[in-house]
Amino acid sequence: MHIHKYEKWWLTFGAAMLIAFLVIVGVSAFHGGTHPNNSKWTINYEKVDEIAPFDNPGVHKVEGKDWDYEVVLVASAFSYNPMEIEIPVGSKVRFIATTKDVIHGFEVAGTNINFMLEPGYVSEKITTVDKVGEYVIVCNEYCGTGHAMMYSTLKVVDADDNSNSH
Ligand SMILES: [Cu+2]
Repeated sequence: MHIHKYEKWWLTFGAAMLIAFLVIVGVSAFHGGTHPNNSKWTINYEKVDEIAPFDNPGVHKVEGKDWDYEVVLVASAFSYNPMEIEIPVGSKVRFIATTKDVIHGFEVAGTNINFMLEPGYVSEKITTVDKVGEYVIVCNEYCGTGHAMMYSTLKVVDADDNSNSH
């Protein structure tokens, strides 16, 4: 069978692209840890405030678990509760988050902490905060007129500083 020269180039190019994309997806999934939410944990989004742990949003130090802190977070148009998250550097953190109304995003700018909050579902992410700094948390899913004002802050602080109030 005769295949035209240009046709061959395009076939090669197409096949190479496919392989390149599969490699990128594979590396980011298995090496970079990028996964979609498993969406196994569901919740009645109209009663989020009454359902544990969302009846008590905030940063909680925990004992006897694989992580040091749990950050329970509730998003709603157009804010996050808690407004500010402060965690000592080097801590392993489990984020547990959901939304009370529409889809929101939770992106800690400059890190790989980035997930969607969907009504009726709980999103989780376990990660270690290993760099001191003040990170802006932004909503990256357009959620309405106040979307651009929807942000919060993650403060990763020196462990020694932790008990001081300044
Ligand atoms: Cu938004």
